[in-house]
Amino acid sequence: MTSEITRRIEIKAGDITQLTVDAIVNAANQSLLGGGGVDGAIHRAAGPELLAECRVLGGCLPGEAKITKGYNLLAKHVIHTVGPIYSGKFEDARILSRCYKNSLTLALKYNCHTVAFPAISCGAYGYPIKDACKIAIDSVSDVLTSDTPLTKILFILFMSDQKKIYNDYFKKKFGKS
Ligand code: AR6
Repeated sequence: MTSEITRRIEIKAGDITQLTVDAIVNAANQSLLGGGGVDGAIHRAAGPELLAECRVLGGCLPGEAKITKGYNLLAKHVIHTVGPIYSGKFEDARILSRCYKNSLTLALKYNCHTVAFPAISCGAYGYPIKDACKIAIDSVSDVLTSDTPLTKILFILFMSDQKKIYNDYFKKKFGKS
């Protein structure tokens, strides 16, 4: 069972906007109308049609996810999720976990089998990367049952120190890298 999970997970450094996958996940804000960080990068790379589609989605609550087309991106879809603004309360972890799980539920509904995640909430929203990384890997692993149609989940880290933190936790959890 463990190998069913580990062979589907990949941890890479890079820019999420450059990936050829079925869906990339955006760390958006509740308005879904764009912002800085990975959100700004995705909107710039996808082009103005992405914002036009986002305008009719009616926003998104923390922990929820909504899907659009990818437009000028190589990815077919963008899944927009809203992470918690870190407060140190127990609730933060629950919301962050729901971001990962709801994004994958939506991916499956739209036949997306390869999905890339950034480190949701770990920039402007201030979530400590070591805590967020555990929630990310644990939440995704829970969804990767042996019969899932999800074939590849990529964690795309913008900074090499983040990649090391993910690799270290992956190794600790599964005993391999
Ligand atoms: N590819 C992959 N990861 C990236 C990229 C990229 N191109 N660019 C940045 N990151 P943040 P949040 C990483 O701030 O904390 C926005 O303004 C970055 O290094 O983008 O969830 C929204 O509109 C960090 O590790 O998202 C919201 O208002 C991670 O992506 C707010 O920021 C997330 O950082 C959301 O804050």
